[in-house]
Amino acid sequence: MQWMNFRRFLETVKKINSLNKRQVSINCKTVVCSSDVELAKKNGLPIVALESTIITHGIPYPDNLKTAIQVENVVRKKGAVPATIGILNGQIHVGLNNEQLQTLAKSDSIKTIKCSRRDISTVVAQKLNGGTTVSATMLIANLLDLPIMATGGIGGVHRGAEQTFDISTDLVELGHTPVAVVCSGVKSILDIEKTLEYLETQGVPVVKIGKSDYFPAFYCTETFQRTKVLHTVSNSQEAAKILKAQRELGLQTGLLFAVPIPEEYALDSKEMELAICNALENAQSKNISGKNVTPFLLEELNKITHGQSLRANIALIENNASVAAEIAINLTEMFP
Ligand code: PSU
Ligand code: MN
Repeated sequence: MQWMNFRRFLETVKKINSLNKRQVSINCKTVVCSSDVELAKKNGLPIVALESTIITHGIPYPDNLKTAIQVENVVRKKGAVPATIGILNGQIHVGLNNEQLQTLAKSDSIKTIKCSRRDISTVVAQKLNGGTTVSATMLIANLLDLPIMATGGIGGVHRGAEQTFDISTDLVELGHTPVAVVCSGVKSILDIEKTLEYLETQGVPVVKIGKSDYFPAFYCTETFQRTKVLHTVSNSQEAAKILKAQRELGLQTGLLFAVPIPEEYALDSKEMELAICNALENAQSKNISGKNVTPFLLEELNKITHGQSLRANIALIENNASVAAEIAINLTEMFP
């Protein structure tokens, strides 16, 4: 593209972006922001959005509450503002306080809805409580123009999806919502290779942050098959540059930053593969399907590994939140 054409292209992109933002401010009425988040937004401070399905359906009480609070503290310590997103009595909150976190952490995981994009309208209309998955958290973060969120691992293509069609809506959301997700890849219970194929089809950049170009496998630093990724950066500053380019170009896709679990908590990939196969067999024999599959498998693995997988899960979530805070800080420095 010639230089003048390219400039015109960038100007058009800017116009489209500002139009999108105007639309967003109308939608924002349905969302309540905490005063911390409101202030941070007004002053252009770095904010990290955090999901809440981890709290309602990922980790058992009281570890879920401890983790939620600890993750927020990690973000604050780095110098960013945490914004845990969740739904209470049908009200969408961006920035839950400790009391609200406790309500979600203690609430019955059957009455509280694991809330992805498709569930939001029902949960709001029926005034229910909901823990937002990656897809719902991205959607809500984007309403407020928050560029980055952290989680443990995104949902993906389930093993055997050729029969069950079980493909997480997280992947579709990443295809059309411009929020970067910092995670330890996709949960090892999934078909990681197929998940990466799906992300490629959706046009989602997958960027590994770290030394090697191996894609992390949630509990393990790399996959059993040692899957590689195309794009790597060595630190948060480099990662922020990619996020900046993504936003400047007005690309409306998300971005996946893959951060391996800290080595001291990493589990052996061969042992985990065996444990996962056992857990998958149990799920099949109990006819677990749909949105219950992921929570069931996480709980089974916790039992099979005598708590090791839960410890690993908590460690990687905290680490991802810390990296997300660093990227958010670098990004605000680049967009003063
Ligand atoms: N990361 C974790 N534990 C979790 C999740 C992520 O460490 O439980 C949640 C996220 O909210 C993600 C969801 O969006 O699991 C995926 O669920 P499903 O496979 O049903 O789409
Ligand atoms: Mn599913």
